[in-house]
Amino acid sequence: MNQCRLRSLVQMKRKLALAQLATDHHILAQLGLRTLKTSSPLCGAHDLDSFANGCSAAYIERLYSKWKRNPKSVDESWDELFGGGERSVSKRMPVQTSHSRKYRRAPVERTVVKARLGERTASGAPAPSAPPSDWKNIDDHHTIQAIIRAYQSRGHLAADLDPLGIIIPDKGASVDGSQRNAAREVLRQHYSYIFGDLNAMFKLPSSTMIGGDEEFLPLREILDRLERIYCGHIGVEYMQITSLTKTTWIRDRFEKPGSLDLNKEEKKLLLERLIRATGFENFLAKKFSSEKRFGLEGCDIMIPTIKEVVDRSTNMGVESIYIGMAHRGRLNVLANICRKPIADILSQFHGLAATDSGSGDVKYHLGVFQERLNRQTNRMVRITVVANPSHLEHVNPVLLGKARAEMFQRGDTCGNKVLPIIIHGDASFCGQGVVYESMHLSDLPNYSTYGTIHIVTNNQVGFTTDPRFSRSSRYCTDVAKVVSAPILHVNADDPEACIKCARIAADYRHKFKKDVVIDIVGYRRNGHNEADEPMFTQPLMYQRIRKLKTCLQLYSEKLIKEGVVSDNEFKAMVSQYDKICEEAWTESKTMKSIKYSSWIDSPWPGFFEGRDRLELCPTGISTDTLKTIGEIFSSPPPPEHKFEMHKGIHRILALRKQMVEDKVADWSLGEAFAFGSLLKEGIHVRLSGQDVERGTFSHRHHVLHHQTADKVVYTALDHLYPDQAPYSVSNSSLSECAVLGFEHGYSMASPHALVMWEGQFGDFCNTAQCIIDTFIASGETKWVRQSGVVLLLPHGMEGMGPEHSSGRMERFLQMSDDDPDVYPDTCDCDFVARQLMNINWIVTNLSTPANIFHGLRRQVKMGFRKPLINFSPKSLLRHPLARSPFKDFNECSCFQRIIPDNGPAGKKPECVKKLIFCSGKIYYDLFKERDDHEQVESVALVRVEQLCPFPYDLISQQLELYPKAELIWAQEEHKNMGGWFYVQPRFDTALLKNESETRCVSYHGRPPSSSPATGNKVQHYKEYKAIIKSIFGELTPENKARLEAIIKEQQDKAKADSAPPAKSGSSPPAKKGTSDKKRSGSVPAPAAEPTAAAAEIPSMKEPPSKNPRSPAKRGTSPSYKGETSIKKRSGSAPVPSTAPSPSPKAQADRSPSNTTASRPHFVKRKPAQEPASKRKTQKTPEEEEPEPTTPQA
Ligand SMILES: Cc1ncc(C[n+]2csc(CCOP(=O)(O)OP(=O)(O)O)c2C)c(N)n1
Repeated sequence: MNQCRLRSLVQMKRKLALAQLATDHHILAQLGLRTLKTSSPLCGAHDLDSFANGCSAAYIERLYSKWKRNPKSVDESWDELFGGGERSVSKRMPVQTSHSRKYRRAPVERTVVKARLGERTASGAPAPSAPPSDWKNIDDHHTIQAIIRAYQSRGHLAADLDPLGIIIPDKGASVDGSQRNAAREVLRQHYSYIFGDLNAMFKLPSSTMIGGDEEFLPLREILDRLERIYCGHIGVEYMQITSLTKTTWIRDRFEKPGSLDLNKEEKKLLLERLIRATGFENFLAKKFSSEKRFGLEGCDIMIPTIKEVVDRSTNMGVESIYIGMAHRGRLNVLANICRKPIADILSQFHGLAATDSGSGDVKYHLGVFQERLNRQTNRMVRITVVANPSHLEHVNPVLLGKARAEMFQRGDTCGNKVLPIIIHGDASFCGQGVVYESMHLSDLPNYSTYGTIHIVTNNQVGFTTDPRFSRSSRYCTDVAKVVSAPILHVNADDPEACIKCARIAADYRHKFKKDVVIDIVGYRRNGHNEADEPMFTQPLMYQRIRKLKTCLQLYSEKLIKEGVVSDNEFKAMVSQYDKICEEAWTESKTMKSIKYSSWIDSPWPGFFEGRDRLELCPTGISTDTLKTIGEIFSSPPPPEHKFEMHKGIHRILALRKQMVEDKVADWSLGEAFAFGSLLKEGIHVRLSGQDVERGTFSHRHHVLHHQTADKVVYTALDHLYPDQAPYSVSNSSLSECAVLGFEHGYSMASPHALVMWEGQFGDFCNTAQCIIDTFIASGETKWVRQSGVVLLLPHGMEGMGPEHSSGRMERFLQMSDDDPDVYPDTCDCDFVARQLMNINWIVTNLSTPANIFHGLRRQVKMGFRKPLINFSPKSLLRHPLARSPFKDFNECSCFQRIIPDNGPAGKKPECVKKLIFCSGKIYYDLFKERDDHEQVESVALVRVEQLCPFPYDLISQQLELYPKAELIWAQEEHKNMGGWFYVQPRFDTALLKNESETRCVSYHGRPPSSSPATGNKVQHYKEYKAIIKSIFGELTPENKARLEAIIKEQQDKAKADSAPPAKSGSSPPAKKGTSDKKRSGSVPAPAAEPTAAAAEIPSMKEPPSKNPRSPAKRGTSPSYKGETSIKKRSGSAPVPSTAPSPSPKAQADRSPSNTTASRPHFVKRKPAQEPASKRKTQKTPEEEEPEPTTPQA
């Protein structure tokens, strides 16, 4: 049956059915004594009703094929449609007569009917024959249906939402002489069509519940009810929701007559709460008339609304509520929702000094944590108002992260126990991008908070800006439509309507675990703050506001009129609350100081008590644990799972296994050891960010994907130990701001978790700058609230262009709050821990897998929590030299703040001419170049792994160890970036400590620039060469000859290798010999087969086509070479990362007391050496006209 034919049949069937009904009605009406009630299949049967709702052809087609196979498998009413069977519809439509209403029909005009009784339908089918009057009746019913739908979908446009009357719904149009809100905007083309007889009875379609138990209503009543429901003080937007269950649920709640009415007691309670909300603001206004408090006046009903949500939700089982909000009405929330003692709040106005440390924050930003008995429900509830910065809306993701973390801790897998509520301003809700970004987390499996209740205090102005200048959308709430949230707009001067919305919102969130929005449309009685003059900018609005009665006045008058309370009762209620405030005021005046810590929103009970905060617990782990984790991490899923892996993953796992056998770890193993060992110790580990499961550079592969089954994955770290803590690794939405904020919030919920956010590239972290600045950098200082969140920011100049090179280390370092001019007490036996404890965050640029392992474990081994900002490597993830032997992870090992030179230079420090301090990836470049320049004895390389807090003690040791050496800071970043500006004054301070010191540290790196990196490979390479030349000078002819010999040897070998094409995965192992030995310092091929992402990272070296040493020119398979060489190398020439720590004896030998070097006087800092790239350099043949390389994505 074709679709067209089917559709026309459906239409015909529907018309016939309705015609049948109409005919019956007609007969009854003609008899003049019948009124109707039906329980007929036609009216009750959903099949037919769903026709009217637009049943899809696909559905009917399905029914048809069912019917074709077996006519009895579908309801017999379909027989007629599908095959004209004997079972007739009319047989099944007994119309029962009943009572009450008289059915009336509109007069039928012949012309209209005629037009509709064309000989054929549009599809060409013959028109069914029916009396013209029936067609009119059918059309009338259709129109009623359309009117109902119009109210449901557009009624909010005509709703009376605005107490100010600025948004005036068009009230001019009336259909029956009465003023109706719903005008043409809602009813559009249906407007004039049907209203000839307002008393005509209509059967209500199943898509509305306005009838309650009644199935028929006169048109007038239908319109009145729709008006009241959709165009009164509530405007409900829900037709954007695609789920029929949800829309039906909402309709049911709004439309059913009487379903939202408040009883007398409820009204009284509402009045009482409104008295508190208004009374609190009045009291503050009276006592502190010129103080900023960002009062709620004009939206006072927000407090009873939140309270209703709290009551309702706790009644349904919620035990913990997180509230995020800005300034407006915040003090009121603290007093009347959290029940923070009013005296404590008032004490913030008295200008008292704090007895604890920190910078504090303005009173309307402070966080609160209260556990209180909810008297309405008689249940305990924890209410947290999350501390927030001025930056509007940026608390949203932080709050969501906190809420999610608490859900995790409680094992609340669907948000039954924890509820997030976010309170927004109208201007900020639609203006701030973070709102949208946070909303998008709402349904992601690893970020969902199972529905957030959003409440907008919509005062119709943002500071001085009118909505028409601050948004292009009709409503400030339109952003919520992206998650199909129902949006309940409500007039703030109708308290009962607000409470109804609160109830529906709480119930909706409870039932569907989805976001819902209440938009309380009110006004702002004062200026933006109490000292602000609003008449400058909104004169007419404020003239109108001055004339308005307060919501409390209006509602008390209403209740007095209704007899719910008497005038005296009301006055008594008002003065009772006033008395409470006065008493709190008296109490607050006795307070002599405040404590920042009493405003903490994330108490960690039991974490600090009895703990020596300065104790740094060891971070090393046993070899057995390493083996267990290594074994599982390098193994495919157990065979019984029949898990089909990508063959590249097989190779990666095989390489991992080889490393485990060789007792050496690359970056991915180092990470896995850190995560796995913490999981073993019961520490929950969470890693989130864009593409973190695989890793942007394809090094991690924590989540393996079945190659032929959808959504079947395997995460080895979930299967390490039977009683391990849960591991959560999750690719995030493509947002930095919301996701980082979320993880920061998550990290604050408990100190017993390692929470990490990884940037795709460090460069993109600046789209989360607000979170970094206002929460991570300064959160503890402002709000006494700790976080151990880890930021992993891929960083390094790899020739990948301006936005794929820099995690902006300089910014993090600049925000570090240690004093560059103060040399700390390094003799303090707790120096290391104290330094960490006193800093606002830790900044590292780690260069070995062992150090990332210790660095991450240290995060949870400290007696306090600090954010860790680590600049992660990219090419080092596979660099054969960036490996650590197992001994660097064991119980005797620890985090290395610096890694000294342990090669020939470090062994004879007195012969060293240059001491180069560097950090991160450049170390491997310098290591190789030093080798090429044959300066391994005269140049010492020291890696500063922990930049902040600056390791003064170790740096001083190094300075003393190399008394004759010229001091150099080498970095690949531009001079105004990277670590230079941070380390320079600190080196000076360290040098100044020694009175006999005359040296200073000079800079070797790229010159200042506004752009973090060039996008041109040729320039990139030139810059690199210039840095190298400025440090090591030109290659000597001997150096060149030696290197050329090596290159030739490699080329010959490559040729030989490429003669018969190498079989994949079976490249011959690298030969041991001169070249092998010499290449120990070069940047070898990637360890694993390069993937698309890996291929994004070019070698730091020359463009491949001109560089015969590059892997591409060598023509060798990059996959196994590095591995084999590592394997072969074990036990041969020392690899730097395998021997990072000097033996205790060596350390003792080099200790300052053992050095006999003279100590020259300190001299003022020499001007830094001319920036490398600015000096004239002689080009080597290699440098000239290198071919451009593939640009990165
Ligand atoms: C991100 C950000 N931009 C600008 C401001 C300055 N500011 C403070 S309040 C405000 C108006 C906010 O209007 P709205 O969101 O409607 O809240 P209201 O103050 O009206 O309650 C502005 C622009 C800010 N705090 N944060």
